[in-house]
Amino acid sequence: MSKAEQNKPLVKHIYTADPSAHVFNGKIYIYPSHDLAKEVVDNDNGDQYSMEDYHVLRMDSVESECVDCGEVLHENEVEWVSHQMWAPDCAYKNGKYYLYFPAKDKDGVFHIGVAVSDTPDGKFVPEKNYIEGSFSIDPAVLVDDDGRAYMYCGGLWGGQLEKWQTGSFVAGDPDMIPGADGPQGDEKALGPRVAELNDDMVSLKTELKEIVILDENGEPLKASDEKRRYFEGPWMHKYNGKYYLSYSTGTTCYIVYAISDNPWGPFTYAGKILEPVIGWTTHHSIVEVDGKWYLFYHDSSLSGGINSQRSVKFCELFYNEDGTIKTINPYDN
Ligand code: FUB
Repeated sequence: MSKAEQNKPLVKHIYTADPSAHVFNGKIYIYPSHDLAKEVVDNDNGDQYSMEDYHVLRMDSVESECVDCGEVLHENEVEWVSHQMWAPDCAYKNGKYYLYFPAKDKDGVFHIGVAVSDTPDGKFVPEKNYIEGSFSIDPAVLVDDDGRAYMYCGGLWGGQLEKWQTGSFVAGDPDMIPGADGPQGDEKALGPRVAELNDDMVSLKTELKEIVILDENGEPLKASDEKRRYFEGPWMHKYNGKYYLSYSTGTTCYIVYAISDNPWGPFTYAGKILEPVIGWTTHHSIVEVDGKWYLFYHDSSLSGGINSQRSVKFCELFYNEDGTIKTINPYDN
């Protein structure tokens, strides 16, 4: 059995991206997007990310080979979905596994759906409709130590978050440059959203509320602060009792993080986790395995830089004594 190597593609027979890693039953399960090996032209709306299904990956330990457990959900099985099954996450509660996934409905609007399984490697059976009150992309679910579950989500540009500023979807001018209908310059940047899930894990207990991310002076990050403001791909983990919200800055291609004492925020910006990777998108998760911490991420190195053909990788992540995270350059030897 070959060993998993850090900072190398975990699998090479398919393209995978947006890894959400969890330890379930002592094994590492990775829930990625499944990129397709299609010829496509990139645009700023992300039409090139035309994924149709999900596979689950499994590693028995950080040293073990990564195994593809196969397809666990296809868009043809989900009544409300038209296309574009983007970055998923999985959560465990009450003896069941819940796969959360964003996709476009028949009107081309992103929502978040959920599918349920008795096992972490599926198959997952989808709910008939998307989660009522959900919108935009990139769900990440934290089941907190007290059993409460929170869903974080949201993405700018192709992820449509700008279109929900009034609380309802405003389609706007289809020829508008992606993001042009969002805040600009010194205006407060849009934050990701968070809602508490009901105990059934398939419906929201609260509406999706905007998270505020503050700078070192306690001021909300501005739209022009593209090296720090939120773009997409939220992840939530806890370290020493604090909540760490990490995310992609999109246009500047960093993974950064902000810290709070509260799962609802506000969060204070704390630094950079990952330097830019090969490819336009960057997306990650952070997981503790046997007392060590790991960053799962993707890049487009295997495809020679094709943005929509990415590969999931991982490496160890280290904290400083004060709880800050050491920045990772995945191409350092
Ligand atoms: O994989 C499609 C989209 O690209 C994801 O939803 C974003 O986070 C970005 O990685």
